[in-house]
Amino acid sequence: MSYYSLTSIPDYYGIDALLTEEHKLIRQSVRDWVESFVMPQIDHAAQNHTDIPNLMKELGQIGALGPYIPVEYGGSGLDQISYGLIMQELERGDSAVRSAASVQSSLVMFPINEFGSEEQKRKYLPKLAAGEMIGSFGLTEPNHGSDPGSMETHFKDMEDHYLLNGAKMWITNSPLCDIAVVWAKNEEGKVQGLIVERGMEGFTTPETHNKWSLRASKTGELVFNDVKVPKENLLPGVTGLKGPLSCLNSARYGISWGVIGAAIDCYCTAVQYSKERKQFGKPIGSYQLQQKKLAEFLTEITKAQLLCLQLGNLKNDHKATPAQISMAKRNNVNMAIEIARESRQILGGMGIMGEFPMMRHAANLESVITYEGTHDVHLLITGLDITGINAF
Ligand code: TGC
Ligand code: FAD
Repeated sequence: MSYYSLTSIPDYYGIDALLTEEHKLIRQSVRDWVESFVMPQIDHAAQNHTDIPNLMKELGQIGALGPYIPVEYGGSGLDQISYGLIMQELERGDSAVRSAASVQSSLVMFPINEFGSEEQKRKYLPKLAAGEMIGSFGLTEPNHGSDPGSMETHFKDMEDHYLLNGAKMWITNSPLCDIAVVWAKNEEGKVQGLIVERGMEGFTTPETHNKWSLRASKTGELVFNDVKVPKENLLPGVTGLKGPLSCLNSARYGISWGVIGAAIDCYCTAVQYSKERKQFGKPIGSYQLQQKKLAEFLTEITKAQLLCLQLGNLKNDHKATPAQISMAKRNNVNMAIEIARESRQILGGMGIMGEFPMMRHAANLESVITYEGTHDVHLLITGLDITGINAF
């Protein structure tokens, strides 16, 4: 259970008035689930570097996997603001929980729904939505992170199948996945997506150990050594880097909302603690230096909420540009990591303890500020949008 009352979760600018009843119901049900399922076990999972048992099936049951995927394929057919609110609530619990849901939704279900054949949609989407099947997304390689266009993973047309070779690194849920959506170059050097299934000969998923961040999430590699991929596993609907990058638009959008949840968890904890903890005979919240921190946290959270809400409106109207999404991802992750770090200080020594969430969120956000495009890459995307000059 959270250390603070859930009624203290901030809505300083009355943004709830801009949400529908359905939005608020969805948010409440995910919030309740996070309180009862995630909060009691997240510190243990993070401290012990283990994943949360049954997480994907639980996420499936609450409708957090592919919320905007059409109902006929097992999704919930919800709008983009609902998706954002779900991500926010999940990340109030932990970035690992939001990561699990956003990879499955935006990086696995989205490309299958958007670029897959009818057979692929029917075969994979309902099981992914239910959490009965776990997906991963392979874009990053050992030698190519920010620059995925230089990827080396490639496949050859062998008439009756494709032969896939290469390796992907830093892949969320790779050790657990049943399928991986893998981006690789064809013989013309063009990027295409393939669905690789666990059990295909030559496909392995070694785990990456010793992370200090996202410790409740499994990360690993995807290694392809002469993997024979059936021809029907090629995603037919897209060729080129815009395929994986359009999945990233969806995931980055979800992260922009998600990290508000992490910031809220830190902010609410700090407010509560500052009222309870006394030093020099008075609550520490009575001192101007602590109030400055709290006031700035609330200001930044409120700005981030407004940014996301309008981005969600644009996304619902199919008008959100990749550069607008980059701005929100960059701003909001930075906002959240600053709040996690500063709010830890408000708790003094207690701030380093597992009973409070700040160290865990701060450590998680070190990954979030790097994955889905680094803080610097998103700045360069904004710079390019402003000037028209590519500074990569
Ligand atoms: P560039 O020449 O600019 O573009 C190539 C083609 O792609 C199109 N495009 C996009 N399309 C859709 N959405 C976007 N955001 C797009 N950005 C570019 C572009 O129009 C072009 O299309 P066409 O038809 O002309 O070919 O590409 P570039 O090679 O110069 O690279 C651009 C750059 C650096 C912005 C991009 O590659 C980038 O974003 N790099 C960062 C890599 C990244 O974000 N990797 C994420 C890996 S997945 C992950 O981290 C999951 S973590 C999950 C979790 O646990 O939550
Ligand atoms: P690099 O690209 O080597 O960057 C190193 C530094 O150089 C960064 O600070 C960067 O901003 C800077 N830099 C790079 N290019 C430029 C430039 N042109 N100008 C100025 N500075 C530059 N990937 C997937 O495909 N699927 C996943 O599921 C996935 N999950 C992840 C989970 C975790 C926990 C982590 C940590 C990463 C995950 N990633 C995943 C990979 C992630 O997307 C990459 O780590 C990220 O894109 C950065 O790539 P890199 O680590 O190779 O860093």
